[in-house]
Amino acid sequence: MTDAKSLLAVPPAGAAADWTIPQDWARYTPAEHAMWDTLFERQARMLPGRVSPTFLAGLDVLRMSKPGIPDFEELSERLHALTGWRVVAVPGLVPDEDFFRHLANRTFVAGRFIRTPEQIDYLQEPDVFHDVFGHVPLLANPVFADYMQAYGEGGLRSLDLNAMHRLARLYWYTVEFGLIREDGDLRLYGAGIVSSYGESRFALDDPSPNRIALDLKRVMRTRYKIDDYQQTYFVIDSYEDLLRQTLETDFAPLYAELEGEPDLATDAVLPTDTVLTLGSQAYARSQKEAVA
Ligand code: HBI
Ligand code: FE
Repeated sequence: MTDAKSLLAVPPAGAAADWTIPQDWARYTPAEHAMWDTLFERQARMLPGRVSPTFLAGLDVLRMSKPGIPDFEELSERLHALTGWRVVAVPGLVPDEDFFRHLANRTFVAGRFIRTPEQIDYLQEPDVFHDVFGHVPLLANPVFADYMQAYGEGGLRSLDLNAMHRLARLYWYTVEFGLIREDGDLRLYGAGIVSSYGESRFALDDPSPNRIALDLKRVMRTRYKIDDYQQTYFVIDSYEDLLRQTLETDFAPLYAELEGEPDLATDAVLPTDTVLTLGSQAYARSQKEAVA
């Protein structure tokens, strides 16, 4: 669905027609590089044993462990040699259609700015740490790289079928907040989790959220929270399985089927679900009480 925002949205001054801007790596201040290092070291200390080994392999092969905010040109040279992807800078969220087109062209759009100390644990727009530390390492893996391009192509088609919100949910519950079962253990892979100190713990250890085996149709019916930890995490068996499900699905009839089925709440559990953890939702209740 091409909402008003994306219809009316035109790139801001200084941005190209595809919303890209120069990264201007030389203009980052020492304080901004130091913010990256603080965030990087905090995650690098706690992710081993918790995050998918595929993510750590990506960090390694892209040599992201050297200090300071990565230079997208250098990073893209290494990444392109591996899976044909490049990282380009944008001012922030870009309209869905432009976002999908970039993914379909194997360019990953990353925020150029980095969060301030006050925002260290939460910010609304994706900054360079969320986008580059969170999303880019898995793009070094050929299967995940193919999934992200297939997602972009599917997204462009979904716009014509008024089903963008369905794909946004698939993106949210895989690319942003996905869990994977590797060698029988539950591991993190979603960028929104691995770039967040608090959620890297919560998503694996906390008894509050549900953890349910991913089913494409189920995910596309399920609402998500954008401003707090998830009440449900979906688990894939492998990146190959996620890619296979996506490539093998004919989305047009699936979208038609979904028309007749109601959306599911963020904490819903169905009798047909393969439930790994039936969550207590204690955390969500505590937040609601805090609001009330
Ligand atoms: N824009 N820069 C940027 N980064 C995103 O992750 C992003 C976006 N626009 C839209 C979007 N994500 C999601 O709505 C996708 O599901 C389309
Ligand atoms: Fe993201």
